[in-house]
Amino acid sequence: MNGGGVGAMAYTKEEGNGLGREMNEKRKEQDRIRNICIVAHVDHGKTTLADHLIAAAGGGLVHAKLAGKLRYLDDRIDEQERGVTMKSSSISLSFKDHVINLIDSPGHVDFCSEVSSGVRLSDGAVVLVDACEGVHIQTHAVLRQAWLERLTPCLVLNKLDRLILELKLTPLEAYNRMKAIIGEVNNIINAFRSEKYLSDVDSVLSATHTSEDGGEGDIEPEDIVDDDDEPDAFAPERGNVAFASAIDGCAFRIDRFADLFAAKLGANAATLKKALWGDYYYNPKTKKIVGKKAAGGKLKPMFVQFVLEPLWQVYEVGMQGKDGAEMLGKIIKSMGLKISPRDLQHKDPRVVTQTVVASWLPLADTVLSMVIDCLPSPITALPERLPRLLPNTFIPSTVDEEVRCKLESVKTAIGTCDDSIEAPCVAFVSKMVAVPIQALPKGEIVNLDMGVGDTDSAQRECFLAFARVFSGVLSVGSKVYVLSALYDPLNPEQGKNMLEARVEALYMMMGRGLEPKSEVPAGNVVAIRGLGQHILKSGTLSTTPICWPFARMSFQAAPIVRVAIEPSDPSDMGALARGLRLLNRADPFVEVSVSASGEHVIAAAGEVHLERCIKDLKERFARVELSISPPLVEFRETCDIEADTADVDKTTVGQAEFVERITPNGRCVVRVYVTRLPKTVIEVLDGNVELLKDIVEGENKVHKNQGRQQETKSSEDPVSVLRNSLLAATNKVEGGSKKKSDEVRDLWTQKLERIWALGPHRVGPNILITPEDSMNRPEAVGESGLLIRGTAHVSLKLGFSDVAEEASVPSSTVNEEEVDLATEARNLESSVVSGFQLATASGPLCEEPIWGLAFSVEAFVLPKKEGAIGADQYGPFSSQVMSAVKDACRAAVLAKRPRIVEALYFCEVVTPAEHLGSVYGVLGRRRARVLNEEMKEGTALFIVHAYMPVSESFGFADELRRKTSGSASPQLVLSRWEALLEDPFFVPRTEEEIEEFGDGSSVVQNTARKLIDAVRRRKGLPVEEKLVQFASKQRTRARKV
Ligand SMILES: Nc1nc2c(ncn2[C@@H]2O[C@H](COP(=O)(O)OP(=O)(O)OP(=O)(O)O)[C@@H](O)[C@H]2O)c(=O)[nH]1
Ligand SMILES: [Mg+2]
Repeated sequence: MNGGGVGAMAYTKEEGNGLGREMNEKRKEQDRIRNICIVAHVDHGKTTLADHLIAAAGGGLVHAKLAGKLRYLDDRIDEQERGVTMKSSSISLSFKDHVINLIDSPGHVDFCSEVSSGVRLSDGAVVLVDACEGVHIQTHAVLRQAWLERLTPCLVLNKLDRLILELKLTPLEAYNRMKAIIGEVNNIINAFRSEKYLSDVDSVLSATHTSEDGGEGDIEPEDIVDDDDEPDAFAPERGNVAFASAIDGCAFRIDRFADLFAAKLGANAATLKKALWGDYYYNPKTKKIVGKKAAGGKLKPMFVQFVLEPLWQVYEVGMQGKDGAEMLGKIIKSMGLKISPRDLQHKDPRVVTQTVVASWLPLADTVLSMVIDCLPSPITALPERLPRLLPNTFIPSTVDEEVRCKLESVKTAIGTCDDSIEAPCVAFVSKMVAVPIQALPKGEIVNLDMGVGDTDSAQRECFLAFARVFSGVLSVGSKVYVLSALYDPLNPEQGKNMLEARVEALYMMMGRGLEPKSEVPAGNVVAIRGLGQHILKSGTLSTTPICWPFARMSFQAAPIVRVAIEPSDPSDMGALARGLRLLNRADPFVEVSVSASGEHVIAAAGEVHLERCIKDLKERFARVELSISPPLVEFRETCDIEADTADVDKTTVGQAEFVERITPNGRCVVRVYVTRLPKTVIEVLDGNVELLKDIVEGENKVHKNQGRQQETKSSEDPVSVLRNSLLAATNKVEGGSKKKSDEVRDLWTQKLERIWALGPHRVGPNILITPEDSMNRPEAVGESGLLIRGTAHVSLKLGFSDVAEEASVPSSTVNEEEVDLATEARNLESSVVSGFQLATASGPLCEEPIWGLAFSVEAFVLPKKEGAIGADQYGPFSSQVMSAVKDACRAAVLAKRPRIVEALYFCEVVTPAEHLGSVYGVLGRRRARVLNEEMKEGTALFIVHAYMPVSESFGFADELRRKTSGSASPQLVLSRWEALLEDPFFVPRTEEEIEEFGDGSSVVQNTARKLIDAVRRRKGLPVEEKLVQFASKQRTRARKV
């Protein structure tokens, strides 16, 4: 490393001969920057690969002999112990006159947010795939992340050594396998390109799974093929695929062999490069390269003959130890390698082989050359990435000309990566990192005077912003505006989404170390001190307030595992609260909250992530002993799940059942009908929470967006997209016969036009439908009662209905009393909605939110009785109505076969065949439902896919490791909600049931009931329990006394 990294290069500004020349020089400097991120499934070898790159280009930070063993970027103790990377870290490398800012990302799904923050700052991605294990669930996910952020990818097929030494494949078999993997990765990209992709393997699999039940169309990942002529994303002949063994420090691209054999075969290297991959064969007799037909099945593909066979030979000879020494000597000589005899005499033949292959095909050289050749510099990358980074830059024609010019110039500066000092400086912070104060450069620790928020109170940790400068030059001491994603430069008077801050220090990140810099020009990744107080997780920095904020980053999952935390010693409460604040800032993904009962709750992406958060909290941020609750798993409640099974009669006929409540003062009668929403509709509601929130809450925002959209492309209007997907969802409702399903569809389409509210919290997967005045009024109401009609607000906003159905206001001819009643009814509308919101927020089973139900609430108000004056003795009428609605809704759910709904993980386990039995054992005990099992071609490895309830998943990885001696590894991704079929209140009734389960006194509680009771106990709700469970035992004990 040349010590100065980017800084050194960016600041050797020669006195130029005129501005033009200086500009050119600067452009050239930027052309020599690459910001890249290494992404892959867990354990595919990212950090090992990075080690070699650092050893070769990191200025002596890692010794060549230790590369691959040190895992330099895994600098946390737990990362080293577990062998799992837990955060993305960056390092600046210098290679062949280029500066490469490398970010190593974690592959474990729990840390997927770190991948998001890494790819946001990069222009290119090095995608790794283990040649032995192939494409996995996280390979899909990280490719998607890179694709979403519009990164240019290149591919490294890693762990070649395993194909040779472990699987003992022949070169031809290895070639076929690698070809298949490259094909698979290309197919994934093609699927993204044609936008026909299914978001992840999970949905692909569930499609195949449901088709087993008689559905149509098995969708295999291979089926998602591109139908246009775009070339494959990855092609060895184009040089963006490298073959590597990171552990051995060797890698090559085919051009290396093309050059080697060009002279030998007397062929042109460029031609050879094209022919060294694919179905091309060399005919030694004619000395010609021929296709498959002409080869007639006798010849081997050239890649096998000229690339893999020599490599296999080196490994085979090398591993023979002493016996192969002579032959190895010959090979070394013929290849012209210089290896010291001492290295060749090492006792371990593996080490000798490593030395030979590493000096023959050095990994860093290959991979870094590939990065320089195939991945873009910031200048080339940004025009392509700009629409993703700044998606909403529409300026209405009413905007002031000056503002328009400024906004346009900032956008141009970002798009061209303008690094001139005059350009507005814009940077994006993708995460905040806490580093121990000791890690700061020595000179800075003395006299450190940091603002509040930059460190913890004891000054042990310091917060740095992990950022990239997108335009201009960021310098120490400069004032910047911190813009949140909600900031609108067209309304600058709303200063609430903007803060002012000062850049206290800038550092180049060198893995574990930090190098101070005085300024950093556009195109570079940097750590900034001074923003601790101003940025929570991410944000845009700009030297001008007239600047668009960058789009939010997209995350693959949501935090799902929650625990309650309290200090072991209650007097440490303050330290815990402070620690939690620091943790929340230091981790891009964790969610810290206080529950309704006053407990501190943290939500993490998974068990490993949770463990890391607690460790950090204990050891760094709070530094007090903590007691941690068992995981708090979320459930949902629903009812009437038979409706899912396409029993149309029940869904429609179900309408007749209702629950009635009367307010204590007797003036309002509430009737609630509840129906289960079709699965497909629930999916749409669940999948568009953010958008629905915008639509339902942000009246102005939607209108504004609509305005903007109309001026662009109306088909992209998110509201109409959502409307269409809801309509499509009702179309998919299955009924028994065609006629019936048409009926059901019409029924639901009508209901979509009458959505009054969504709940809970105004955006959930439950709907409140405006009531119809039925003929069948409650007796207590009679003719005089007035129905509270409500308005289909949500349908209106979604564009299902054009005009609000106005509650009919009695004309002036009717008497005053009726007018009063009508006004009162209208005022009570909000009480009905609130009652619905309360009921859906906590259901009747265990006060968990309700999921997937449609409520229709008929509330009739009666006129005031004569003589009743003054305040109601039962409290305000509006709250009486609210509680009556809430009670009635909950009772209606309870009356209609209530069920508990649990969250399921999609789980992938890779295991050797001999442990398959144990894997099934563990899965079975945890109520997992196995979807499929397949053998990885050519290996002894099985991949098992299953759904596993989140509540059963704790300790799963550990148990699996124990039961299979560490050879099976699981990945869990949050997938979906699903209702348990079991009736929690099951009591044997029919003769058969009584025969099977007895009279009910000794029935073991079913899973659903156990789950509900556990939640109720946790929440301090009454649980129906038998106090004396084994009376006979007590009797014997009593006798003994
Ligand atoms: N045989 C073999 N093993 C390798 C190779 N590359 C890495 N490994 C091993 O694979 C394991 C995982 O390597 P890492 O570099 O930590 O993998 P990673 O992709 O960084 O893992 P995460 O960051 O946790 O996602 C280690 O035990 C490495 O020694 C290789 O080329 N061949
Ligand atoms: Mg790693």
